[in-house]
Amino acid sequence: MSQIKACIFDLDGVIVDTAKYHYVAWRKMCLALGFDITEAQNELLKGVSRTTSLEILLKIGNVNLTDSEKNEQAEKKNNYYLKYIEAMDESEILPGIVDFLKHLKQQNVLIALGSASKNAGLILEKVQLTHFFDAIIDGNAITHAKPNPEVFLKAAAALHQNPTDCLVFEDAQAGVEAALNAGMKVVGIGTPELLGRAHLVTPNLVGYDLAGIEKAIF
Ligand code: B16
Ligand code: MG
Repeated sequence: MSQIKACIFDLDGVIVDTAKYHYVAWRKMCLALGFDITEAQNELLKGVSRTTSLEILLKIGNVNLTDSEKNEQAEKKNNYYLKYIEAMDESEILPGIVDFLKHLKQQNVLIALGSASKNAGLILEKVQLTHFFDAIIDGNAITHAKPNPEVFLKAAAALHQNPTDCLVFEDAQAGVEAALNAGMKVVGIGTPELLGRAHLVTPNLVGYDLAGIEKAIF
């Protein structure tokens, strides 16, 4: 019997690599506003909500907009982004994820999504993973962005689990902090340079099972 009763997955950067689509869509919007952004600047947007991402970019480009112009730009960016999402399929699921989700089901461990994205439900459908999830908490269900723990606490509540019995998988610094703020264990998907505060850091979940992770984090 595992100590961990529920696993909560971030979406972008953990289950699929949609950061590349966010980047091209934001870049298209920025270029139309008269400035460019680098991939390094795109890192600042990972795990961050759409509205906060826009604020960060407008600051980079030194562009001032009214609230209604901001809404217009955010909508434009999302429409560019949705064109890429429309074309997604199972081939875009990151390495190790499907086997790990199957393993959790066999172990009777509950599974939730905890994502800042308002498009999370659509993306899970596109890559045909929805059926694995016992609860989906996405950008439509939360008012406070990561590193606020709201998204993960809501996921634990939806699964009727104590936060201390939950394990989060995150690729963003803000997400790792959100999990820690929720009192949960967290596996960082990426590099220790960025995610060093996670209990365990790995580039992906290939070859991992829950027992192996628990051995490393408890
Ligand atoms: P949307 P996650 C986050 O998803 C992304 O990492 C972040 O780059 C994006 O701005 C945010 O979702 C909002 O996405 O515009 O689709 O609502 O990593 O929390 O799954
Ligand atoms: Mg992410």
